Amino acid sequence: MKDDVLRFYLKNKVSLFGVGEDYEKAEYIVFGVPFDSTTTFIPGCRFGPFAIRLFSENIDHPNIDEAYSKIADLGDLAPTLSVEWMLKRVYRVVKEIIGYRKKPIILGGEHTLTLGSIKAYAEYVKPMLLVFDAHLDLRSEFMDTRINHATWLRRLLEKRADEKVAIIGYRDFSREELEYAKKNIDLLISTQDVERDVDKELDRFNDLIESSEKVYVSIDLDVIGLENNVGVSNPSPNGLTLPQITNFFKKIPREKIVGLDVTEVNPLIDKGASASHAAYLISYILFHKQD
Ligand SMILES: [Mn+2]
Repeated sequence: MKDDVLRFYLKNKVSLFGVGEDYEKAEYIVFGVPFDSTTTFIPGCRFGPFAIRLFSENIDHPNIDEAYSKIADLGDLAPTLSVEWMLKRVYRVVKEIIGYRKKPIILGGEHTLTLGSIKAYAEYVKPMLLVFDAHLDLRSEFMDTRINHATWLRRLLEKRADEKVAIIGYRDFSREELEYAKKNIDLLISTQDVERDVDKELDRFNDLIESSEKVYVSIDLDVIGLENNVGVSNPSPNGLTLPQITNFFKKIPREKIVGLDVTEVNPLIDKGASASHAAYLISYILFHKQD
């Protein structure tokens, strides 16, 4: 049939790792959030979802074989300029996905999206929120608005003070944010802490993971340092490296991870370092062979 010939030779679209759209069978559901309206430094992470997919299709992932049957990529969220509407849509989509006992993989877009995603878990077992970020994102307000990429975690904790949160790889913050973090964040590990005594930090980290039934992972790609050429909306030097980050995932049982987002990849200034790191991290976190 002519149609079969066309389907054989013509590729439909770019997707994460080249997976299909079979929602029914999939355990992980991918969607993109092409949103960067609150960006305050370098705009462009609205193009992040496409770049992560493109690089993911052009890197061989040694751990990814089983992913093809387990992941479906359903495309991007309908675009909006309104941060409130973006959050509502992310919340609605994540709620639908976890309502079917599936797990979202969200491709950002700016980090603010995590606020909508994590709220969707309210009716279920509350996951511990594991954040990798150069920043604390705990400002009370930033550049005259209260909901943006630098305040989203503060907004979350104001409403849900019992949220268990760890932030790894921070190094770029205000004094006020650090004071707030020391009172409200369960585990804080800076890049300097990792350099000083990584085994001690991994012990603290693993204790918190063991005491948590479920884990939601949120990675801001600026956790990786500018010295690794990552193109992100707020680049910051002296970051973590890929092996330093994957080290933290070695002992997390895969079934504990109930959701994952990777944010702030900015293809307008990225030559591929942040998009490829994002794709690699997704494949490693969900599909690496565990010890
Ligand atoms: Mn962030």
